[in-house]
Amino acid sequence: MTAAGGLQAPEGMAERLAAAADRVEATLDELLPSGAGLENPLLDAMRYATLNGGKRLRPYLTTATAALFGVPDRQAQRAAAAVELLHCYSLVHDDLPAMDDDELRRGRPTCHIAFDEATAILAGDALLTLAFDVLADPETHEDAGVRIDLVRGLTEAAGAHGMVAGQMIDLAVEHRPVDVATIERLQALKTGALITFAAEAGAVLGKAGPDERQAIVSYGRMVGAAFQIVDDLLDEEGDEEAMGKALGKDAAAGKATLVGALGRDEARRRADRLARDAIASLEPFGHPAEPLRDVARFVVTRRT
Ligand code: GRG
Repeated sequence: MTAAGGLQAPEGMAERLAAAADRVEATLDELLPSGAGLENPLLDAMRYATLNGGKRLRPYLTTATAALFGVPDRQAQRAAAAVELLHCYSLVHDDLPAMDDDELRRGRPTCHIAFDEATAILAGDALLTLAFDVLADPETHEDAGVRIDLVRGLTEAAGAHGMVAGQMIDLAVEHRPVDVATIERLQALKTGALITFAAEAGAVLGKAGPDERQAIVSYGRMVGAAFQIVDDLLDEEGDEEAMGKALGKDAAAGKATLVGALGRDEARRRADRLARDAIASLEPFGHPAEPLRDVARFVVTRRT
């Protein structure tokens, strides 16, 4: 694997991520519907696609940012779970035959393989809508203005000006020569928007001032961009078993990536620079922002 230039994997990060993942898993379990009836396969598929490991990096970002602004744990957990529900929907739909056509996700058969295509589409739809239901619930925040801010933030990150637009561009430019600016835009939308919102949600819950919120947004954008570059590096150099998904697909599918456009070494330098800038951008928050700095370090040193 092309080495991260000087940035070290944060000590104990794997354990901290795992502990946070357990907590968000418990919240997700509580929020996901269950029951008997003809709709049962849908509910089972929603649980299958969500309660299945994963790094849970986005919820970690939400809870770490929320902690910086003194947000009560229960509120942070609910917003974090909403972000993860939306992420899991995107993975279910991305794995469908009409999109990336993947059979393995998080080390298990993808949702449409374990169930069927129609059920996977419906499970994705229901995870997406559940994410907004969770954010709009007064249990997430007593102030309706904060709840609306969260809902609008997630719609922008996920919809036609965010992740879905990024996915459309990703499909539209397959097997076509694309310039670096277009790749940057597609990745900022496809991956960066949700990662940025994951961080911003903690600031929204904590009613951060405009400058503080903007600083978190800038940090999130840099972390999101670095995350996607490393994801593309891992697609070429990672360990399939550890990652729990098929690798080496980007080049074969003619995907537009910065690794393809710039080469591995330059792409690695870029990711590293983004992580350093993300770390530096947290200067106004001082030591309490150390968990967020560790996320930036983790993103560029990760192996999965
Ligand atoms: C289908 C609407 C729709 C959107 C798809 C998120 C996405 C857009 C596609 C997933 C495929 C992909 C490679 C996206 C880039 C973002 C990314 C690296 C997702 C995987 O996130 P991780 O590594 O996964 O955080 P875990 O399993 O750890 O949660």
